[in-house]
Formats: sequence, C-alpha cells, structure tokens
Amino acid sequence: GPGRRWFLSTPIFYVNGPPHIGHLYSALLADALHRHRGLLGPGPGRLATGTDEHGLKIQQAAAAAGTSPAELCDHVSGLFRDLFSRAAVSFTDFIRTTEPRHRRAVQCFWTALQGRGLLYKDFYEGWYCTPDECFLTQAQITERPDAQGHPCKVSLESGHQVHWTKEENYMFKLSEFQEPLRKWLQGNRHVISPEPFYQVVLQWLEEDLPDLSVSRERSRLQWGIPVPGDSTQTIYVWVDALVNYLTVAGYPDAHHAWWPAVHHVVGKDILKFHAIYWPALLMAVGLDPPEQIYVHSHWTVHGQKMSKSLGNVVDPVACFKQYTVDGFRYFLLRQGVPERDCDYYEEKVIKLVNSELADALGGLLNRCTAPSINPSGIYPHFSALCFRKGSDHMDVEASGRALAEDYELVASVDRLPLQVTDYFEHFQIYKALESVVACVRQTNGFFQRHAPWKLCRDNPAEKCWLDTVLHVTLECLRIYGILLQPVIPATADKLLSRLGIKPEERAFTDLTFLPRYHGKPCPFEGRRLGPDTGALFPRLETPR
Ligand code: ME8
Repeated sequence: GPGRRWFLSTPIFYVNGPPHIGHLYSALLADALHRHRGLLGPGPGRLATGTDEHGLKIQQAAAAAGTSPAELCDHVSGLFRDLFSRAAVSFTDFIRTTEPRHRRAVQCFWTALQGRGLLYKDFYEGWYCTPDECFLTQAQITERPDAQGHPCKVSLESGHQVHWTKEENYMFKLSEFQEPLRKWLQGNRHVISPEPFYQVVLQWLEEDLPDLSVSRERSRLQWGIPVPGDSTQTIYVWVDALVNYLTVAGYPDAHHAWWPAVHHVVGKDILKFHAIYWPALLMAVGLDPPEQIYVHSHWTVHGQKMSKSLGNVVDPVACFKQYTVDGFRYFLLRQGVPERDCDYYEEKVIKLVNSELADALGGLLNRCTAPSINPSGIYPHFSALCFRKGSDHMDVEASGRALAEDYELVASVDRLPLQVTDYFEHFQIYKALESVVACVRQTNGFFQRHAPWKLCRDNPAEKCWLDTVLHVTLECLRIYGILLQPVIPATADKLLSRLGIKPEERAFTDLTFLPRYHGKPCPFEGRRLGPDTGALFPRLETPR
C-alpha cells in the first residue's frame, strides 16, 4: 500500500557490447514499476541500475578491441547511462562495479562468508563458459561443430563455447542451502513471478546442488576484485555482480533501512543466479532473501535471436529516433509479455503506436478539445440530469439521455485504476495497457455514438448534453493520462497539460473518475484547458 518502502533493481549490464533493445526492456520494466509505485504514494522508493564491469569476458573484450579494460568500461558504461537517461528511466542510483564503494562491499561480503565458515579452498575441475561467465556440469554441455566444422563443446542452454578449467579455487558451500532455499520458496509462493518461473526454480532445487566455485586464479583473471587476504585469487564475477544490490542499499553500513525490501527485475537467462545463488549467499551472511523477483523473457528480431554474428542487433537509440522515446517505450511494454519471448519488427511498432497512441488516444483528445466543438476552451460542466446514478434515469429531452452503453463506459473507467494497479503489482504491465486501450476505444465509441458535433449550443437542452458528453470524455482522458504516466511519461504529461490538470493533480489519489456523477464536487469544471501544442502523438511513417 501507499507509504511503503520499495527498492527496485534492474540487472547490471555487461559492458562487453553496446546496449540493445533487450537491455532497454529490462530497464523499462523496472522504471514503469517504479513510476507506478510513485503514483500510489510518495515513497520512499528507489530504482537502481548500472553496469557489471569485471570478469574474463570484459578482460577479453578489451584485449580484442586493443584497449584497456578500464577504458572499455568507461566508454560502454557511459553508453548505458546515456541510453537510460534518454529513455527517461528514472533511476535514483547508477552503480558501476569498478567503484570503490562496491569493492569495499564485496570484500566485506566475502569476509562475512569466510567468517561463517562457508568458504573452502579446493581444486575445481570442470567446464567454464566465458560468454555466460558460468561453470557448467557435464549434463549441461553438448558437442556441436564450430564454423570450421571442428567438434566443439558448447553450453546446452546458451549454445556458447565452453572450456575445460582446472585450478585451485575458493568454493562456497551452496549445497548446504538446498533445504533452506526450498523452505523459503515454499513459504513464499509469490516471490518469483510470473508463476511458471517459480516452478522452474523449484524444479532446479529437486536436482543436485553442488558447491559453487567463487573465485578464479589471479593469473587467469586480473580484471576483478582480489580475494581479501589472498592475492593469488580474484572473486568470481557473479558474486561480485550480485553484491551490487547490497552496495546500492548502503552495505555494509546503512543497508538495513532498505534490506530486504528489494525487488529484482531480471531476464530469464539469469534466473538461477538470482533465485538460487543470490538468496543462498544472502542467507549465508545472515540477510534475508529478496522480497520479489520479477522475471521476463527475451526479444527476438524477425523471429531470430539477436546476435553480433547475424548483424541483427537492434540499437535502441535508432529506435527512439524512428518511433520517438514514448512510442518505443509503449511498444516494448505493451507487446512484451514476461512469460514468453516476443518478436520485434518495424511494421509491428508502427502499426501499434499509430493505432493506439496517434489515432485512438491522440484522435480522441483532438476531437473533444477542438475549438469547433469546445469554442470556450474550458472543462465543460457535467449535468446530472443527463447521467443519473442508478437505473431509473430521469426523463429529459430525448437527445440528452445517456444510454445503457454509456453507463457501461462509466463503470469500466471507474474500475480501471484498481485493475491497472493490480496488473502492475502482478508484473503484467502489458495487461494494464491492454485494459487502458480497451477503455480508450470505448470512449471513442461513446463520442462517436453521440456525435456532439451535431448538437446545437443555442438549444439549452442540447447544450447541456453536449457539455456533458465533452465533460465525460475529458474525464476519461484525465484518468488515462494519469494511468499512462509510468509507461509514456512525456505523452501523458502533454495530455494532462492540455486538459489543464496541474502536476500536483496527477497521483493515484486524483483518480476519482467523474466525481459529479458520484455526487462529489469536480475541481476541474469551468477551468481553462491548457494550451494546444499540436497533435498528442505524431503518426509514424510506414517504411517504403
Ligand atoms: O546478464 N531480450 O548482463 P547482460 C530481453 N551482467 N532481455 C535481454 C535480451 C533480449 N534479447 N538480452 C539480454 C548480465 N537481456 C549480468 C547481470 S545482475 C547482478 C548481472 C537482458 O548485459 C538479460 O536477460 O548480459 C538481463 O536481464 C539483462 O538484459 C542484462 O544482460
């Protein structure tokens, strides 16, 4: 409920390549949740994002680019930061794992693990997948010919090549946490959503849970945080990366104000790290596991996985130029279904945003604010004679009586705010948007049905009905504008400003729809509309 603390996180992004639309999607999901919670109550709430800069993968990417890891990190981390600023991701903290505050947190965390007797040194022998930065068992790999046709061992899950490694490492006693993890999950059935991913994690816990190698020999991996007290070893990049969530919460000094009110947004490929390794590591140092893990699936492009070798990696900045920031935000959040992979292609974006933002929403605003239909430019008065609460409508002029469908519209929009909130809380932002769009279409139907442009302002009864039709339409738009703020903040601002709704009138508590119908005073009646600044959303050109 309002007034509750929340702390949302995105994954921190690897800097071995520039951001693509999948990364942006992760960040937008978290941003929309963060903004939505801000509507419910002023917080305190935080949204952390950042970059994951250590590890063999980055070390190798820098070597391949002929640059130093530090330079590569500065450059690519900057690209992510710029992208998220441009995308209106409302982060309150941007962490880089190369920062001193993080090194200190990771070393403290390591020392805490060691202090509890949960680390031991052993010879690790097994497969390592550098692109995925993870250790794999024999059952997790397969053989496949490489580009030259030579047999090559790859990860079953990602298809990336693996290498045999044999070295002395620190091991974390992960196996001791199999039962505690099961108990935690069984006692918190909603901790991982959507539900199918919760089942996947439970299934994993039915299998063997071997101890986890949590360091690499320094001779192989220099680009990382050294093990405290053992300069021959570097801390495994995933332990380093996961601790970022504690760093931004203020660990080791000030995290108690925020921990464990932490809600992670993660892609399905990193679920095991967040739903098994991370909770186990937290329990190991005596901290609670996260309250919530939201999992999303992946974007493909024209049905194919994005990859450098296919050359089909979609640049989000180019998408913003083509579709506008809000247009692309809307597309990703409206079409992205966390349960399953979704496909991106140009025509799909254009069709969706033209139909829903430019035509349905923008068209509606344009029609009900046009000077020809509302020459005084004010929020017109609602007449309770035209819309009567209850089924026995008072008899007025035939032209002035609301129809059964109109009452259905009012009921739908009355229900909408709670419906939208419920969907947000269940990580179904796409369904929240679907329900808003359904109402927008219903409102268009209402406007069309009563054809207010045919009503005559000089006839008092007709004027009364005309004003009421406009008032109801503006009220609908006001509700949609408030509810769309988390997804299309700039467009929602433009819409609400055009209606004359002040910035302090745009929170969840302002979502009382059509107060006059409910017998309450309406603060907007008679108020001057905001200035006309042109079409709400530009129609996008279809590519030739
Ligand atoms: O995994 N569609 O970083 P990362 C949707 N550094 N989401 C996608 C995607 C796609 N095609 N491709 C990637 C890492 N993602 C680690 C995280 S957190 C402590 C450390 C998502 O840059 C992916 O699922 O490879 C993940 O959630 C995020 O982008 C970062 O991926």
